[in-house]
Amino acid sequence: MSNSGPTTTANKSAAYDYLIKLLLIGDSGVGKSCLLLRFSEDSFTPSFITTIGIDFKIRTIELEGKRIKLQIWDTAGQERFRTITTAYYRGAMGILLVYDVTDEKSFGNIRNWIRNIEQHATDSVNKMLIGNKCDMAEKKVVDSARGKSLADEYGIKFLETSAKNSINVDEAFITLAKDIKKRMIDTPNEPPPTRDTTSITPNNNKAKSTTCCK
Ligand SMILES: Nc1nc2c(ncn2[C@@H]2O[C@H](COP(=O)(O)OP(=O)(O)O)[C@@H](O)[C@H]2O)c(=O)[nH]1
Ligand SMILES: [Mg+2]
Repeated sequence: MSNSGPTTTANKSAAYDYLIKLLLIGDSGVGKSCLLLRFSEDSFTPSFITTIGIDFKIRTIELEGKRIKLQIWDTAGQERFRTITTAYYRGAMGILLVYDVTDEKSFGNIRNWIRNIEQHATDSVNKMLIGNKCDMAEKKVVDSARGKSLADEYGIKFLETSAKNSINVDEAFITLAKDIKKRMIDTPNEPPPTRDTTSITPNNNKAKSTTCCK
């Protein structure tokens, strides 16, 4: 019967300080879903992950004393047809551009993915180039210097990763998150990172006011 519990109402569901939305982009088969699985659940499966029904995974990290909730979106097989919708890019604060170091074509296509991002994502979105499957040294065809030089050309960071052997996966996501957090704080013209809310997606806002009293 009593209402207004004195201490339990505040921040009940706010288990984080910032919410950052990231996207994984790149050709089919480069290991995007495996990178996400490694980062969010620290596991790996050798089989091709068919991304159906699951659009994103969450992992909360701590940076400089703040809890950062990362909401990471994976393409649900759409990349096979290059039909990733504008909606997918909307609201992204950071994008991981992934190629496979054993697949020349996936590296060549990075330029197309960047063009896609330039068309659909916000200008300020942070990007990072990822050369995945670096554990397959004997099959590597894209050497590190070429990855680095492409990244330099676009002024973005570069890392080689292995979702399989868990090399540089945390580093990739966390470095990008750090850069985004810094940008959000440093850039006064842009809205700050979402704080203590349940979602950053723009279509989640409720009607501005209720209709209780005209
Ligand atoms: N050797 C190796 N294989 C990987 C790695 N990451 C993914 N794979 C394999 O590459 C294939 C495609 O991975 P997947 O994550 O489904 O690619 P996606 O289409 O980009 O999401 C699967 O057979 C994975 O097991 C990696 O770091 N090393
Ligand atoms: Mg996938």
